[in-house]
Amino acid sequence: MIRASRTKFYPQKVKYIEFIGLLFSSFYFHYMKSPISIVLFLLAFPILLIGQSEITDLKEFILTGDAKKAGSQCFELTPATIWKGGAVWYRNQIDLNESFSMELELYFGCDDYGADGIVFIFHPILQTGFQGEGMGFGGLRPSLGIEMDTYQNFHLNDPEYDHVALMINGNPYHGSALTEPIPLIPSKANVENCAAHKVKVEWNPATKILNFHFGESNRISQRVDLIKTIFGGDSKVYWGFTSATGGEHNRHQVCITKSDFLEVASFSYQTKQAILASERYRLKEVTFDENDKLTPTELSELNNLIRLMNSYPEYYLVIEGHTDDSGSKAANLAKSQKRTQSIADYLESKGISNDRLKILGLGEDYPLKPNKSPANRLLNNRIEVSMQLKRA
Ligand SMILES: [Ca+2]
Ligand SMILES: [Ca+2]
Repeated sequence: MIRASRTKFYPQKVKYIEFIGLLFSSFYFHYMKSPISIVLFLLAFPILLIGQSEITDLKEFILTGDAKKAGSQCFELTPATIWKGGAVWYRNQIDLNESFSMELELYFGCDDYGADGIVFIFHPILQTGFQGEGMGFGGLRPSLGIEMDTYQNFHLNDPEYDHVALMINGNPYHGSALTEPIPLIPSKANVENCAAHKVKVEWNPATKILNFHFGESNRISQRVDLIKTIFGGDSKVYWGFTSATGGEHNRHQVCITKSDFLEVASFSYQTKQAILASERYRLKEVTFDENDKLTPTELSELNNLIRLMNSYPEYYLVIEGHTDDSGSKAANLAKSQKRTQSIADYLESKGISNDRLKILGLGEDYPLKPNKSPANRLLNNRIEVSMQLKRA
């Protein structure tokens, strides 16, 4: 079973692949009983996966501090005013055992003597660090930051030119950094020049090499066992950008042009969007024992649901249980109630608060198809969930 969906972000790309995926999936659901269609479906499955994993907007990012959206693919991290700090994080964790690549355009403002720059960061908690020379990443531990620093703080051993270095655990002091500070542009030219700068970040878990490109130049290529030496063995981190101003300032902006990464076990992007739009989602993996208790064998789908509930605390969850018409109406009602309760018990055991859960055991009254064949009965025996915004 696929545990994660690769997430790509190509704003300009025509989404024809998704369309083909959709065609195949409709075909499959319509003719699922014929063996040839199953073969076709298996052939189409990789296409479906590609189709389901593209991000086309920036709703998936969490903004903290002074960060705000600026156009269809950009964020302003700080305005050009003193003592501001902002961060933008991708909402879901990634697994550093998987490859990661990201292409961006960064904008450091127009004042060569402004401050303080932008940091690309991996960190396991969604939070913003210190302002000013902390550049929004100061104090974030454990973390790995690619610090693009435009302001010279002498006591931090900052060189006079706009520089970049790999910094560990939110410590902006270069004496404790993983790499020496080097100019962002090899000629030491100013980057606070009212222009967008192309940046590329690549992580290869096989070689353990972290690459950083600025403009056309590959500035840093550092071998580092991120998981072991920085994150204490935990491979799951958030990624994002932080920035700050202090006594001096600049407008800092980030535009995401292209990305390719794997989220930690989550629903596909489209499934997630459908669930968040309050569409009913049929749980496909849950099974129950003879007492209608959840069988603890394949729980990844429910765990995805838990992750989604944790990411969207403003939603509550409706769990509906349905049965076919075998047996008495009363027995079916009881069965559907026990099953939905068992799902709720599991979610609660994983920390989802009871008051965010609503269970509805509805028995045999709402079949999807007439109960005339074993296949239809199987279809009618189901658990459906939907996430809904809390009403005031
Ligand atoms: Ca400068
Ligand atoms: Ca600095």
